[in-house]
Amino acid sequence: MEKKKSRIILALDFPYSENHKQLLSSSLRVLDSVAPYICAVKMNRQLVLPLGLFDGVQKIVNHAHELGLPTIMDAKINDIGSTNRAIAEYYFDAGFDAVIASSFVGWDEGLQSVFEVAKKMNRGVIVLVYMSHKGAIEGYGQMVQRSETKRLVPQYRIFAEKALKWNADGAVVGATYPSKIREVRAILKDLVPIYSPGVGAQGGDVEASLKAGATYLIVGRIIVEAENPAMAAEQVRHDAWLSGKEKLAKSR
Ligand code: 3DU
Repeated sequence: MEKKKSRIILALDFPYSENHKQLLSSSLRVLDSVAPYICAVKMNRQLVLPLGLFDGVQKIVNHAHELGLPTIMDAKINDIGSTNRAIAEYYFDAGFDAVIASSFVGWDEGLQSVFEVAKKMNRGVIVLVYMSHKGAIEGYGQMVQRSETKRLVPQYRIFAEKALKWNADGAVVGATYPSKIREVRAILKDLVPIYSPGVGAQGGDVEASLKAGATYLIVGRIIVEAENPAMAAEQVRHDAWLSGKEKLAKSR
């Protein structure tokens, strides 16, 4: 972030296409053109499925690294521990620097194995705390009873506390809910960075999410699907860097 003066993580997402070759060339082309304006690249299964992990996707990961960009696999890992471990190992073997995992599976026989593998391989684990879409309220936003105090609290607050307890390398909170970013930031303090997707195409606002406490913005369609992805990335980088600076000045 400091080196690139950018808080923007590119979500390298393309709509469904039967032309897998073209998907790979478009990915590399967009990556090359926006590289000066971003600080990392995030991929998800909509790229792994058509391109293959140790084939096309690994080429993109290697190319991102050549450009000095770390890579995140948005796997939303969400299964039993033994399966999660193998999934994380494959992504790390392919070169990914971090994976995103779902907090809903919990620690024991859930995410513990992912954190273990990440530690051993010196990689990162980012956990979901509140997603950016409307339906997030049904799970992340539901009220649950704390076992110790019997008080009702929203699920995402408990997930934020777990992100701290698990020593996660990041927490995902949707840019579409700045007030929730603020609440989560108050729990995480400056100990865990907040990764915020949902700016632009999903209606989230750059300034509002950064002022609320987001550290990085994950941005996909408004860059990837723009007529000129480099110009779009430069613009959002500029806006985010200014808002981020204001945020720093105020906190001093
Ligand atoms: O809406 P965009 O096109 O800027 O893409 C957002 C990306 O972030 C996309 O890859 C999606 O899978 C991911 N994401 C969310 O949108 C919301 C989340 O809570 C977590 C990840």
